[in-house]
Amino acid sequence: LAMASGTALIYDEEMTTHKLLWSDPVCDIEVPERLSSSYEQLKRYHLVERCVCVPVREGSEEEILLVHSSEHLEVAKSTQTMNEEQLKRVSGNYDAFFFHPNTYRCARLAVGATLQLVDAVMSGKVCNGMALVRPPGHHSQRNAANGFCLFNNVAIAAEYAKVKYGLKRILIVDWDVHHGQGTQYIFEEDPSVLYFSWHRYEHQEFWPSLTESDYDAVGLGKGKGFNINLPWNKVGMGNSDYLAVFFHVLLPAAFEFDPELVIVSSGYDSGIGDPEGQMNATPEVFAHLTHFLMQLANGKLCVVLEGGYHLKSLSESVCMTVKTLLGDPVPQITGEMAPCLSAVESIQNVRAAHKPYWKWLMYEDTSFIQNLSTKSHLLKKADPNPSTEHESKIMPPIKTATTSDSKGSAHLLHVPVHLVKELDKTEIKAFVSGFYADLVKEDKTLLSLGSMLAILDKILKKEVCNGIAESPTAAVSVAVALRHSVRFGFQRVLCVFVGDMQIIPNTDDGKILVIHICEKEQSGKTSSKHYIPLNWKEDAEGNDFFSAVLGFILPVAYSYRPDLTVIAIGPNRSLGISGIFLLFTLLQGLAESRILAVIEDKEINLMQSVAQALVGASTPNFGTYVPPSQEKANKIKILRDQFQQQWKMLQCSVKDGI
Ligand code: X5A
Ligand code: ZN
Repeated sequence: LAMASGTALIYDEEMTTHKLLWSDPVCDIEVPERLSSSYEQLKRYHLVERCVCVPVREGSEEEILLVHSSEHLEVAKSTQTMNEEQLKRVSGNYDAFFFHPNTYRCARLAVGATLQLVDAVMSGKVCNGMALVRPPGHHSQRNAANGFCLFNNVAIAAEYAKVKYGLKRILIVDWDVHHGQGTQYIFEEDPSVLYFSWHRYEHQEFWPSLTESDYDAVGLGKGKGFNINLPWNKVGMGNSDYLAVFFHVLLPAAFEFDPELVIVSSGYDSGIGDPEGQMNATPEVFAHLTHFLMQLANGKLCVVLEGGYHLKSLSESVCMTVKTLLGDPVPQITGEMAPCLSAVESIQNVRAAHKPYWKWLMYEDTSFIQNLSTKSHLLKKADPNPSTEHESKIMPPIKTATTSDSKGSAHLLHVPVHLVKELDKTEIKAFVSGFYADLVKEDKTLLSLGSMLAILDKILKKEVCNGIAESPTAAVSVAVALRHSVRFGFQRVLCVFVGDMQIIPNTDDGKILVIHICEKEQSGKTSSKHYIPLNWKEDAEGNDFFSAVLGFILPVAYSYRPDLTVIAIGPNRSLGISGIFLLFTLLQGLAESRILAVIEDKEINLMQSVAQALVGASTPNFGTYVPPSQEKANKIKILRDQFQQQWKMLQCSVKDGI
C-alpha cells in the first residue's frame, strides 16, 4: 500500500456571505475578509496550486446531530427566513453570536468542508490538509451557539471519524487563543478523544471566564486525563512559550496517546498582532507546531480554521501552516528562546494535575507544589505591525542529496560520481592539511571526504536542504564538515553524535554545540560547556527515547538555534531505528531543516530510514508507548537541572529558583 501524499485545501467563497448586519463591538472582528485574505495570500505564495483542491459540501442534518441537539439545529434552520430585527433577537440569546440569513447555509458548508477534509485524509487521497471555514466552531455547544460559533465543526469531524472509520483515538489540538469550552464539554467523558487547548485566561479574567478552563479540568469519569488545559495567565506569550508547552506537555502526551488522526482547531488569534489574544507568537511558530503534529498518526493531520482577527498576521500564519503541510523546510524561529515565568508556572501546574493519568509523568516530582504565587514578570508588548514579510520561494521537491546508491526514496537527488571525483585528492589533502592531516592517510577516507564536502557544499549553497554522506570514519568526516561549515560563515552548528566516536576537539568558540548520545560514560571531555554527553541505551523494544528527545535534546536544540545540524551515526550506536528516525524528523524543525547526515559505513543499513526521514516520509508506527525507566527519567531530570540556566527551553518547573 503506497503511502498517502499531498495536501488538501478546502475553501468556498460562499462562506464569506455570513456577516454582521448591525453594530456590535463584540462581534465586529469576525469578518468575511478573514477567509478571503487568507486565500488570497495562499495564492500569492503559489500554495493553492500546490494543493489538492477538494470541494466543499453541506454537512447533513444527521452529521450535525452527531454533536448537537435537534432543538439547536431547528433554531439555526429557522433563521434562514428571518428579517434583520428577528435575527438580532435570536442572536441576543447567545453569548457573542450573530445570525445573517445565510449563516445557516455557511455553517453547514463549514461542517461539510471539515468532513470533506477528514474523508480526503482517511481515504488516503491526501496525507493532510487545511479547511478554511466560517463560521468557526470550537465554542459551539450541544445546545448553543457561542463566541462566533454555530456548529462545532471539529467536534463533529471527530465523531464522524469515529463512526465512519471506526477510529479509537483522535487528538484535537486547539491552538486558538480562546478556550474551546464547547469542544471540552462534548468530549469531557470520552477517552477516545484527547482534547488539548491553550488559552488566554488571566486567572479567569479573560472571556469566557470559566473555572473549567483552568489546568485542573482534566476530564470526567472515563475521560479523566483526556482533557488538557494550559491557561495563559499573562498576555504577551511568544514563540518560546508555545514551543515549551509542546515539548513539556502536549507532545509527550500525544506520543503516549498515539492517535490515529489529529485534528487542529486552528485559531490564529494566538498570533502576534491579534486584538483578542494580545500574544507575541510570530507566523513561523505555526510552521513548527504543524511540523511537530505531522509526526503523529502517520501524518494524518486535518487543520481547521477557528479564530484569527488580525488579517495580515492571520493570512501569514495560514500560509506558514499550509507550506509546512506541503513538506517545505521549516523556517527559523527568531528571538531569544526562553519561556517566561508565568508560562513555566502553567506548564508545571498542568503536569502536576495530569500526573495520575499519564505514564510519561509517572516520575514527576510534585512534592514541592505549594500555592504558586503569580510573581509579576516583565513582558514585551505585542507588536501591532508584525514583521511577517517573507520572500515567497517555491521550494523544489528535491530536498535530499546523497552519494550512496539508490536505496532510499525516489525524491533523493543523487550527486553524480564525477562530481565527487572532480574534487581531486590533492585538493582535499590541501583542504584538510591545516588541521587533520594525520587523520587522512587512507585513500578511502579521502574519497569519502570528497563526497561529503560535495554534499555539504550543496547544503551550504542552499541547492538542497539536506544530504547523507557515507564514511569509513564518521568522526573524521564530521570534524572536517564542522570546520568547513564554520569557515563558510555559520555561527552555530548543532552536532548530534550517536555511537562510540572519538570526538575530535574543536576550537571551543561556541560555534559548535555537541550532543553525544552513547551507551558508556565518555571520559575526560566534560570540560566544555558546548559538549553534552547523554548516556542513553534505548530499551529492547526500542521506543523509550521520546522522553530524551522531547525532554532534553529538542529543548537544548531550540535554545541554541543552530543554522546547520549535523547528525553522525557511528559504531555501537545505542539507539534503534525508531529513535534515530525520531531524531532526524524532529531536528528538521531547526536550522531551516538543513541537516547533514554522516553514516559510518558499518551502519549503512540505516541509509533508507534516514533518507525517508529526511524527505519527510511520515513517522512509522513506534508501537506501544514505553515510559522511560525511573533511572532514565531521573537522568533527564538531572540533565535538565544541570543545563536549564544555559539552555532555557529546558525549563518546565519553577522550583530550584528559575
Ligand atoms: C472563534 C473565536 C472568539 C469569541 C470572542 C468573544 N471566538 N469575545 O475566536
Ligand atoms: Zn479564538
